[in-house]
Amino acid sequence: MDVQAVATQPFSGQKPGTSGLRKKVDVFQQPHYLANFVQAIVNALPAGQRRRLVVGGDGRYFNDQAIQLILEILVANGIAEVLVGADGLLSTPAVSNLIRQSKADGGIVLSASHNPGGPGKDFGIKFNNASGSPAPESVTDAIYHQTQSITEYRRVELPAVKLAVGSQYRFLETTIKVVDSVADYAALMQQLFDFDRIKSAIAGGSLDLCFDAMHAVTGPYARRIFGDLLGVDPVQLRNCTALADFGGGHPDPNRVYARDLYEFMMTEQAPPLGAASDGDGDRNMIVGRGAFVSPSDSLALIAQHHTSIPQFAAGLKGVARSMPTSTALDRVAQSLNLPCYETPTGWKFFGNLLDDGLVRLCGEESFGTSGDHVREKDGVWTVLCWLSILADRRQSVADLLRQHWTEFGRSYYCRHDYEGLPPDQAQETLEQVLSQRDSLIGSRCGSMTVADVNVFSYQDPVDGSVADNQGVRVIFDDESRVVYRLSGTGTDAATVRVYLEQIERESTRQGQDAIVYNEVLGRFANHIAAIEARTGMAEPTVKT
Ligand code: VG1
Ligand code: CO
Repeated sequence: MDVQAVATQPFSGQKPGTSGLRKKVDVFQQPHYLANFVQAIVNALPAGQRRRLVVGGDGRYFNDQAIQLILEILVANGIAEVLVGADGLLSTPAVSNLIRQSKADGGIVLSASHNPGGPGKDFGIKFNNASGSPAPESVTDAIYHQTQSITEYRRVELPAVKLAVGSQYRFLETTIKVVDSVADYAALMQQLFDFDRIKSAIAGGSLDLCFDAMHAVTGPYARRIFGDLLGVDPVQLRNCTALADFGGGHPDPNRVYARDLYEFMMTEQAPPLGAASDGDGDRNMIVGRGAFVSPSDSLALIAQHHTSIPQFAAGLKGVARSMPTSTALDRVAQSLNLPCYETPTGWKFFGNLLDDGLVRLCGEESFGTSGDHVREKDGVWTVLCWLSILADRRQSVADLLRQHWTEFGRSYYCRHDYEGLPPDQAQETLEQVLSQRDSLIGSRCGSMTVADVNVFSYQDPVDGSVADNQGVRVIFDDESRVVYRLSGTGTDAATVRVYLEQIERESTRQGQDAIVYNEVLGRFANHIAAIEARTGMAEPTVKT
């Protein structure tokens, strides 16, 4: 078995975005493309941190071949130990957990998350650090730098490595261990939550769950945790067989793509709680019977009811949300006397806050929530939070929402995505708003007056690093907002995301559908950014 030094050349554009490097599968399938990037990850790791790495993916098309190649490169680079999920499968939060449990130096996650999978669809790869967090920008910049100067990568040819649970291999200086994809993660969940309590509420008929895994990686996790350990009827666990193309679907848990579940939850037969998760198991959608919970509200309600969740029995210390996420969390934090941090979009920005113990709960409007047990957002964990709250409060989701809105006001929230735009046009949209700053201030949308227009930039309170240009904000006098930013996870054309938040403090007006309520603000947002004038799009492609 010889280590080969394979001559190669840099590829342009291997720059990680919001969450790793995401491209079309056929881009990754080009000779040397993936190998270059993996070698760049290794090159960017200090020599003392090449001891143990975790590798796993969401099982999408090309996962198997990618893992074989990654193992060949890691062996050739003399990594002492590699832990791989059985069949190459690990949800993103499970990778994060495994890195932490095994005290690994980091992990390689193969996923394009909520993007569709299959031939012609999307693939992705990202690196997580020793605390299990998506690499911070200093590290992704170093990896990118390596990709731009690479001249060779190291590789050994291995026999096809069979990834059956419990298998162990030794090649050159490397031991490869194949671990159960679910066991460690399920054990962690059992430490964090009171499974007996949830299980007896389900057995007693006062609580039940319908979960949609969207044919993605959480299928096996849901079967083990919700089915075997909590006694949810297998019939209620939908689409739990992981498929390489997610059954042709779009594994993004929201009202558009998890429509079947959403519609079922709006019927009389629905159980008290419905939930779905995404391709790699880090996102979640929460729906009560007849009551959709916006991700921003889900985060705020978890904070509000944190004493129902054993993990948070000792208190929350602090909480954090990404900037476009609604300010519902801030109002709860204020009432609990907790600091609330506002970070740029992308989970990597929560890493330092969690590592330093400044916060214990974080979330994003894009259907992501998690605690300090891992360093990724965590879909199954969020469902367990809600099961815990329902088992403890013995109220319906609809009642909990109403109560929350009465006490804290309701942030009507909606995201309008304008997809498929030429990158220049997308960028011009943001510039258009900024260039009119002076005339926009003082202008009106309904009863609201624009108070400020600015660009969000963030300084990390732990290491002082600065992230500029993290979105354009139009802020109204009543604290309602429109935020514009460009997506950093797409694989072809550009997407402008327009985030709409309107705060309704009058309880008689809090029961409307958010998509309808935010309509006028959405048109205002389109108009001031000249989106229709520039692109011809009067309406967004997706509203979530
Ligand atoms: C989107 C979301 C962001 C999320 C990211 C990764 O990024 O807006 O909140 O962290 O996806 O999610 P962007 O740049 O396209 O807006 V996923 O579940 O990788 O895991
Ligand atoms: Co995801």
